[in-house]
Amino acid sequence: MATSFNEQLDQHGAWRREFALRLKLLAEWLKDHDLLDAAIEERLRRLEAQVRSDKVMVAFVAEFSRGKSELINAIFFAGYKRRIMPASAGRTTMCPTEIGYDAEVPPCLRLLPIETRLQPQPLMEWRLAPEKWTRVDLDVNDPAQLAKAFEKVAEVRHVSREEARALGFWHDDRPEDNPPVSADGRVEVPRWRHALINIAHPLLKQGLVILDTPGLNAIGAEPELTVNLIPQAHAVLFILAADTGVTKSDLAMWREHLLPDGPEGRDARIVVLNKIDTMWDALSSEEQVQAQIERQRGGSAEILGLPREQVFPVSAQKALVAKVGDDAALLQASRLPALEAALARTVMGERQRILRAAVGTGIADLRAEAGRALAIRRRDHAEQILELKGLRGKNTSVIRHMRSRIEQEQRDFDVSGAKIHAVRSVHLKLLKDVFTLLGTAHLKTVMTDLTRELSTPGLKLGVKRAYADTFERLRASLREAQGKSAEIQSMLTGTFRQLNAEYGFSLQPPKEPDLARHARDLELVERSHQQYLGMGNALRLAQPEFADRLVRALATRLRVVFESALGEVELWNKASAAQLDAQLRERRRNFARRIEAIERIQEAASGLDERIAEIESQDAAVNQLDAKLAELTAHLVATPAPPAPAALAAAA
Ligand SMILES: Nc1nc2c(ncn2[C@@H]2O[C@H](COP(=O)(O)OP(=O)(O)O)[C@@H](O)[C@H]2O)c(=O)[nH]1
Ligand SMILES: [Mg+2]
Repeated sequence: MATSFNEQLDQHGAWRREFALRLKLLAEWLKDHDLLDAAIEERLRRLEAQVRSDKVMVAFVAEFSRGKSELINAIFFAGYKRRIMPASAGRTTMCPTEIGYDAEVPPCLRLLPIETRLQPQPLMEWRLAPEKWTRVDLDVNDPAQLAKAFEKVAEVRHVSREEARALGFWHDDRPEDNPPVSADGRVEVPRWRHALINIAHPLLKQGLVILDTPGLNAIGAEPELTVNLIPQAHAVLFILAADTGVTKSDLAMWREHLLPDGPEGRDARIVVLNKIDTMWDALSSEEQVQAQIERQRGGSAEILGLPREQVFPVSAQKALVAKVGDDAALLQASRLPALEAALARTVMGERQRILRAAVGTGIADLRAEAGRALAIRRRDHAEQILELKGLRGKNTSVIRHMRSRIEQEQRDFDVSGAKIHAVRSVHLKLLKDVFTLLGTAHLKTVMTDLTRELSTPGLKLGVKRAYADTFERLRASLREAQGKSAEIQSMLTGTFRQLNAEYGFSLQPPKEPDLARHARDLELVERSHQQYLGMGNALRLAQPEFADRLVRALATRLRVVFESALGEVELWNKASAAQLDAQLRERRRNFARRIEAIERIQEAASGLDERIAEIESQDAAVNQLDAKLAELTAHLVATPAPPAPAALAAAA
């Protein structure tokens, strides 16, 4: 196994820790040299948060009993030397289970009761109310206790048919999909709606989050999974079983929940053909067995419309047995290593690409802003030197005259400070429109309209239309915000140019916010919705509570998109304000320094040449700062290399 998923994640974790450390050093250094303004501080804070909270979500999606939980055991938890997630006959995951690590919370399993489905809050809101969840503390050093606790995700309850219907598990129109009914007419439903497992497993500590899901029905009943969790995963593993082939419900699942494009249009789907050990047959030759597996691999790929290389035949069960028993030959036969390599490539490649882009632009902007402050200092030095050189050989009255001229300039400048503040307030007024377009209140209005539209009797056939209109409105808001930003930018460019000419400033408008990324996110959300609406969910959508839940889930997702757009606009605003402030501050300091220099010359406390030499050495120090800044930021942009293709090809 050349580059296992575990090793990849380890390397990535090391890089993140180093990045955080370097960022901290840079912040301290900037502060020590008086270069840390509000905008730069904000940028540093964001970069730090982005890298710290960098999570890698891998979702396991498939019909029940395909071996999702067993595969999770084999890939991630074999180190516990036993089966951790319940995955034996008759014991299946009943609720979506997220496994991750949060240092703030003790190791535990939290379970959200299924009855919360009867209330309107989306899952994201329940997450913020940990006291409503049932908590079981976990002992990570005791694998048996872990496994025992995790069995809770398989718990069920027996309820009346009405209750099952209200919870979204019973549909009179599709009896074949309904859960089992006991002799006394009670329906078996999951006991829990969602499970969150928090354990300090090394991989989870690196930011890995695993999402294990129950089958098609349970997923369909929870819109949050469909519109939020699954589409945002960095990789989605879709699992088929060799003993069942591609069934009708496998296909339904594939079409509804596995979007062809991940974020930025990348294919983050991996298809697993599990349980190949059921095809191992002592009476057939090794070649015959392999040929049969390959035939099934090809067949599955064809049905799903994928190249055969994207389907990975494995045996999760044998792989787990092999890892627990250190049986290299069996591990090889299970073919898990090839799948692990593909997973590493997809997940880490995707994650690193996103981070690298974010860090790259963040650091470049930060470097430009800090660099600008240094440029101002340099120019001030040059002007002072020129001014002082002009005093060479001049008598005291000329020097006195010079001093009063600087003082007059200083007074004039203080008066014009008002003008600079006027620029700020015009800018802020224009920005308010942009803030409104991207703000929570506006989004809420659009969502309320959608809810009203969907609850209008007789509209049911127009559900798709109602969604399409909603997205069009949101797109229009983003477009309008972009247009207004462009106007503000050109105003800013004009006034900055004017101020530069008038006061010899070197203001440069910060880069205009680019909302295209957010428009793309919006499009992705829309597509996952369209896909979902287009499939056999008409019955569900006809239920007002379900439609309501779907809108709420959508709203939480959209809030993230719009908040991030808003954040970008805010940063842009902060950067332009910080530049003006910095420029004013430096100019005031500059006046003080010039007057002080003349004072000292007047009092013959220091010679002219001595003073010039002093400024020249200060200027050399600024050059050194600039070089150091380049060095510190260059270190930060260096991100870990993506996995070597050769190594991966060897593993596959
Ligand atoms: N023969 C065989 N059985 C497997 C394999 N993986 C899982 N199973 C069995 O399939 C059943 C369902 O597995 P599970 O992981 O619970 O499926 P899930 O519902 O998709 O999470 C269990 O009885 C497993 O023991 C495999 O690779 N080979
Ligand atoms: Mg399971």
